[in-house]
Order: sequence, then C-alpha cells, then structure tokens
Amino acid sequence: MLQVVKGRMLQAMHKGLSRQTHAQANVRMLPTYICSTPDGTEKGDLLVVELCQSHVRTMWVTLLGDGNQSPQVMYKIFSMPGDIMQGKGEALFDFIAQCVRQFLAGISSPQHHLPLGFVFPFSCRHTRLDKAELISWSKGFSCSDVEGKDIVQLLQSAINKQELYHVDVVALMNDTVGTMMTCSMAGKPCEVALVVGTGTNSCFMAMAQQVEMAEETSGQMCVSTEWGCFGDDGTLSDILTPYDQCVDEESSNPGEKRFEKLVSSLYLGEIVRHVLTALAAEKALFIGSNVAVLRTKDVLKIQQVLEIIDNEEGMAEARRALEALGLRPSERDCCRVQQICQAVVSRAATLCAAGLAAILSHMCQSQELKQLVVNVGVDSELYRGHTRFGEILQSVTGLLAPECMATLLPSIDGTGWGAAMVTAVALRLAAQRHEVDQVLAPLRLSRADLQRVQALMRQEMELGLGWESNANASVRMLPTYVCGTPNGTERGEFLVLDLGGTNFRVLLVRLAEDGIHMASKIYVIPTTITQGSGEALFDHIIECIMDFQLKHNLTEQVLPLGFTFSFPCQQLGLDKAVLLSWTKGFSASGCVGQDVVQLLQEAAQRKQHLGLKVVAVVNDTVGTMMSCGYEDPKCEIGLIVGTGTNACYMEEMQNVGAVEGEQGRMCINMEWGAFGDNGCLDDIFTDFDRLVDEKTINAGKQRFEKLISGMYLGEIVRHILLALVEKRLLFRGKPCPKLHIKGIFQTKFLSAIETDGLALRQVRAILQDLELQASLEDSVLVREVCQTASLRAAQLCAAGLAAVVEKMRKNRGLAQLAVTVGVDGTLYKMHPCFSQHLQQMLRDLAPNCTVTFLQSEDGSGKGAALVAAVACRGAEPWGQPLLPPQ
Ligand code: 0WK
Ligand code: BGC
Repeated sequence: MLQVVKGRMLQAMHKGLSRQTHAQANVRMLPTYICSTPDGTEKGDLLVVELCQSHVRTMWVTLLGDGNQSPQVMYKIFSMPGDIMQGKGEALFDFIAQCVRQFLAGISSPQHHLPLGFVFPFSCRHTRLDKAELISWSKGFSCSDVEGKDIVQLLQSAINKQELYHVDVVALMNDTVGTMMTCSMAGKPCEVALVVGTGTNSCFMAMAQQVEMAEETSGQMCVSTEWGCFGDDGTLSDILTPYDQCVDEESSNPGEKRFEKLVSSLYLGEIVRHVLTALAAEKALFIGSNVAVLRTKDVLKIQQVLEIIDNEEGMAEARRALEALGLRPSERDCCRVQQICQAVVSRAATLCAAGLAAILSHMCQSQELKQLVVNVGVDSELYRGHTRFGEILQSVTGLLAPECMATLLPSIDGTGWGAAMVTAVALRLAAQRHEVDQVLAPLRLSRADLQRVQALMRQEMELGLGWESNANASVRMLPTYVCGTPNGTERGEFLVLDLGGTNFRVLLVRLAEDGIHMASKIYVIPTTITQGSGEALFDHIIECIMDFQLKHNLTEQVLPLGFTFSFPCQQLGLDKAVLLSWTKGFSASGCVGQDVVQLLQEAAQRKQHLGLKVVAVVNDTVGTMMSCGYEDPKCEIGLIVGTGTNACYMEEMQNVGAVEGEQGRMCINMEWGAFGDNGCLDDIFTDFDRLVDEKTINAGKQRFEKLISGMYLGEIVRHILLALVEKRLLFRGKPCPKLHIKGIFQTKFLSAIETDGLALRQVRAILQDLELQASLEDSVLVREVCQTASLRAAQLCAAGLAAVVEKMRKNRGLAQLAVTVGVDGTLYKMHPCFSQHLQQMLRDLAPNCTVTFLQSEDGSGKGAALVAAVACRGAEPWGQPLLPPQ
C-alpha cells in the first residue's frame, strides 16, 4: 500500500511540475527561486525573521566568508499574541516589524544596509526569491487580506512603517528550505528537506528545466512540494479511515490538506481521540468511565501522544494523561491507548517515508542516476520527539526507494541558519549576477544595434557593387558569372573538388534524368599543408584526386571538373579565379593573386596527372545556392555558416558595376566575412573579439567572420571564461591552465552545452575533460556565456541577411519578397538554436520578406557540378565580359 502511495505521490509531483497540469495539481511543486547552495564565500551582516506557530524569532548573523566556519549569531524570540493568527494581516506584519525594531534596538545594530531573509512557512507562489504571494493559510492561521498578496511587500511596508529604512527584505522562503540549508551547514550539503511539525511539507533541489512553472532552464532549483495537500483530489480515499474523516470534518479547512492531516502533529492527537471515541463507543475501552471528554476537540496533545508511545514511561504517561481527562483507565486500556498512539504515529512516519521515497526516486530518475546518494534535512517535532518515528522514516524510505541512499540529518536549530544562508546566497548571486551582466553586456546587441549593422551592410554592399567605390568597400561583392539557377536539364558526370570547409572532399557527381547521384571521399589537409607552400597544397589536392580516381576506376576517363574553392576570388570567367586572400586559417604561400585553376593545372603537371579539365570554379555559397536551387527554383541566396561565413545572392545586372550588361541577374559572392575590415564595425567589437583577432594569422581581416563563424566562436567563449575566472565569478577564481590554450574550447562544445535538456551534469563532464572543476553554478554560467556568444553570432548573421533580402526586394520593386536561402555549414546545421535565432531576428529586421531556409544536403559539390554542366554545354548566356579592374 505504501508503494502505491509512493506511486501516487510521484504522479502528483509530475502533475505539479508540468506547465499543462500545474493548475489542477494538489501537490503544487512550487518554484522557490533558490538555485544554489552556500559556497563558503558568503560574507556580511544579515537579518533573519522566522514566523513560527506561536512566536516570531529574529536573528542577526555575521558571515565572514571563511567557508561559514565561524558565523556570529544573536537572536531573540517574541511570543505571538494568541488572537493575531486569526486577525487582520496588517496587524500580523506590524507585529513582526515591531519585533524587528525591538530586536535591532536591543543589539544597537549599526544603521548600514541590512538585508533580511524571511521564513514564512506557508504555501506561496514565488515569481522571484523576493516576490511571493500567499496561496492559502494553514495550521490555524487565517489573517485577513493576505492571501493572494505579495508577502515580501507586506512585510517591507510594515518595516518601513517602523522607519527601519535600512532593512531590506531580499528573500522569502518556506521553512523546509530553511531546514535544507541549515542541515547543509555541517559541510554535508542537503538537497532534500522535510518538516513534519504543526504542518508538513518537503522541498528538494530539482533539475530546473523540469520546473516548468519557472523560466529557469538550466541548473537546479529548489521546489517546495506543498505535499500537505496530497490527496485533496481523493487519491488517498482508500487509506483514509473514518477517524481521519472526523478530524477533517472538524478542521478549519475540511477537504483540504488531507496528507497533512494524516501526518502532522497538529492532527495526530485528534486522530487518536477519534479512535478512542469509536472504541469507547464499542465498549472496547474505558468501560465504566464517562467518555464525554473524548468529544472535546484537541484534548490530546501531540506531546502526550509522543510520551505515551515512549517505551519506558509510555504506560505511566498513558495513565497520567487519561486520568487527567477524568477517565479511569484499566491497565489494558492504557496498553491499548499506547498501541493506538503507536499505530497513528507509525502510520504518519510510513506515509512521510512514502512521500520522501517518491522525491528521492524522482531525483534519481531526473538526474539519470543508477543510485542517488543524498542528505535529507529533517525538522520535525515528531522526529525530535520520538526516535521510533525517525527509525521508521529511515527504514521504510530505504525499502520504498532502494536505489537511493538517504542520510537523515535532524535540524538542531530549526530554520534560522538556513534562512541566513539563503539570504547570503541570494546576495552573493545578486552581486555575481550584476558583475556577470557587466562582462557580457558588450556581447548583447540591441535591436537598434542590429538595425545599424543591417544598414552598414547595405551601405557596404552598395560600395562593393559600385565600379568606382568597390576598392574601398570591405564587402567586395564579387561577380561569379553565374547568371541563373539550375532548370533541371543539366546532365553529365563530373569530378568535383570541395575545398575550404571543415573537410576537403573529392566527389563524383552524375546529373541524370532520375536525379543526381554522388560518391565522395573526405581527405584531411594537415595544417602543415594549409599553412605551407601553395605548391605543396595543390600537389596534395592532386594526390587526393588521383587516389579518388583510383578507388573509383576513373583513371582512364577525363571528366569535366567543378572546383568549389571557398575563399575570396576575383572571378575572371567561370573557370578562371584569382585568389584575393586566404581565410579560415589557410595561408599557403605563392597563391594570393594567382589563378587557382592555373595552380591546380601546374600541380597536375608536376604530378604527371594529365587528365584534369577544370570547367568551373565556384565559391561554396554559390555551390550551395545552386544545389538548393535544383530543389527549389526560388532559391536565390546561398549562405554558409561553418568554419567561415559568407553569402551570395542574385543581383540585378544593372547594379553590378564591374560587369557590363543591364539585363538579367548575376550571382554575387559578397565575401561578407570581411565586413567591418574598414573599421565600420569597430563599436561592435568587444575586447574578447580583439583578443581573438590578435591571435589569428590574418589579424584585422575577416572581422565579421570572426564575430560569427565556427572557427572563432569557441575562442570568443574561451576569452570570456578567462575574464570571468579572473573576476572570481567562475570556478571560484581558481587558475585554469588548460583554459589558456588557444583552440582548447572548441565550437562544438557550444553546440553540446547549449543543447536543450542537456543535464548540467553533462556540461560538467565536458568541462571536466578540460580539467575545469565546475560547480553546477559554474556550469550554468558557462552555458550562459555560450548562449550569449552564439546568439550574437546568429543575430549578426540575420542583420547581414536582412540587408540582402531587403535589397533584393527593393531591386524588384516588391512590397513583399518571397525567397529561399540555400544554407550549409556545420555551425548552422549542428548548433541547437543558431538557425532558429537567426530566422527569428531576420523576420524582425526584414518583415516584408518571407525567407525560407533550405539546408543543402550533400554540400556544394552538387552545385559545382550543376555549374560545370552549364559551362560544358558551352552556353555562354552566362558569360558577360568583366570590366577591367580599376
Ligand atoms: C559544406 C559544403 C562546403 C562548405 C562547407 C562549409 O560542401 O562547400 O565549404 O559546408 O561548412 P563547414 O564545413 O565550414 O562547416
Ligand atoms: C571565405 C568565403 C567562404 C566562407 C565560407 C570565408 O572565409 O572567404 O569564400 O564562402 O568562408 O566557407
């Protein structure tokens, strides 16, 4: 039956955690906005106020930041006037504020800013740590004008009324949270806590992304289960006894808090009373006694019940208690009363165990652990009052959740300590948040910033297209001689080279009636080659071609070759392209200013490879546009966001200053990677970008690319992490030698770390591989840094594309433009949310353009073959003479 109860509690918990079912849930699973536990660096003076059942406790705590080893504490207890619990809410908070004033006056506290943490043991809906509205009173409290109100605000205004303007309520927490933190003090962090006193409740550190009612998506968040209401929907009807029904009917909130009424000390005495009443009615007890007293509510106090079940004194206490009620119990009566008390208290303990087991199993499952080892803070009158309760709780929990090893840690000091810790952690996190925001602020671009980048890109495009102005433009707008997109009639078999991306590929592409057939092989080009001599590079390419032809029995054939060469080239014809500069870590000597087709031919000669017939050289953006254009004729833009970044699009011939002719369109390779090389983007660059750029072999070049592409994102993140370590905001400021190694933080780590739902444990594992000992908080911060850098990259890309589609729309005099972008590149394809962020911002910046993104399958190889096919057809409709360069 307890296993069943555990199962039902698990279901109720999931219902409370899920955004869809939260509203109907009885076990509300309320986010507390406590996402961290003390790390020992907390320091300062702070105040704690606890509202308890019969008193208010005020505490002054001084933390020294020495690992909380020796905190200084003073406290005072103020008894609460009996009627205040049912009076006006204002009166209650005025009373609490007066306690604070008297306490501070009593310790002649300094007038400096004093943060206050308030322990308020009732179910509250938090929207922040310092903003929470009361959902419902319980445990006999029913003050008016409080439910639905922000408790922090009510207390703060009462405190201000006492002219304690230096006292600032910074945190409100449930007593279970205070207990969890208090029990964490002894160096044994607790992630679960139970309170079984006048009322009952529990809390635990849940995976934030499972707490759907809270916006937090990463890290952990403490959830107050409010399990007191478990069963209010009838799920416990099969274990409720007639005695429980009586207790409920007589309570101030019938039908509510059914679980609380089975386990908390406010009701156990009543359950026993109703059992005794029933048995007395059946003449099974107190024969000959007037049992009318048993009809009096609350005659049996929890203290008595606990003393009655004491092994030693129990029987004597039973007699004392029953005689005090005017009953004349027999020895047997006393024995039976003891048994009944034991049964009621044991049931409470086993039900708590079922609830606790549900929490532990949930944590074990949600963290995908084989075994969960956890400390559980327990603050309970029952627990303190009777070891048997603790023993049953411990052993039954172990039986119901065998995959979990739970150590129960009794809270010796109630919640005061914990509340101080929560307040101190809240202050530490707030201070850290402020500092982190300062570090990341330069990377967070506003809509206005992005509109400005869009306008600058448009301006640079115009300069690049202009015959006279091209030389000063950072965006070189290179004519490609491709004047149309495929029309499906292309046919033939082609050899294709694809150089410039992550992988160098040799492909065999056959364009046939029934579609395109491809075979390809990836070849590694070591850095010694990419940064060696041009001869060595092109010799290496020829060796790869020869290896490919051998493997595909092509040594006897001379196939037309399409060359995807993904670097800035001045195209002098479809098969003639002069390299303007290397990018993406390439620097092979003797190539810039050379026709790359020529360089390839010369290498072929050196390698006695006679069979090369290069018919087309295309940029990977062009190849990608063509590949996708084969599927979707509306594809008139090519975008690459991979190792590097670039875009091409179909421009009106009359706007292409460098090429004669007014009719038709020509594809322009924008080479937008160099956008900003003329300084027009300097106010966007951050110190981190400057650090990244300085360490590249083409410093000062490809500035836009270095803000966006996969070759640099990891480096940007690495430098930000180093800055955060230096400011002791990360890894506790511990030196991280590995983090000083260039390229150690690869861009693929960003994609992994930003993957939705990736448990923080996995983020930690990635950081561990870099010998970075990360706390959960560190992992959350590293994820935020990755998200900030990749979001900026996606938004800058969107600003660039917005300039392109808006120009095309204006070119065509359209109110609305519908166009497809063929896209490729590892970053765009593999990053979990880059494409979505790009498209979102593009829709915002270019609302009059409907842009469809078509991911290129099989890369730009197909595109190169399509261009080669047209070149082979000898149709020169594409070839307009290039005006001689200025
Ligand atoms: C695959 C294309 C290739 C292009 C590459 C870019 O076939 O032409 O250069 O995408 O993406 P990257 O490999 O740099 O991530
Ligand atoms: C090159 C472009 C290429 C882009 C994407 C840039 O570094 O300059 O030609 O299209 O990378 O690969």
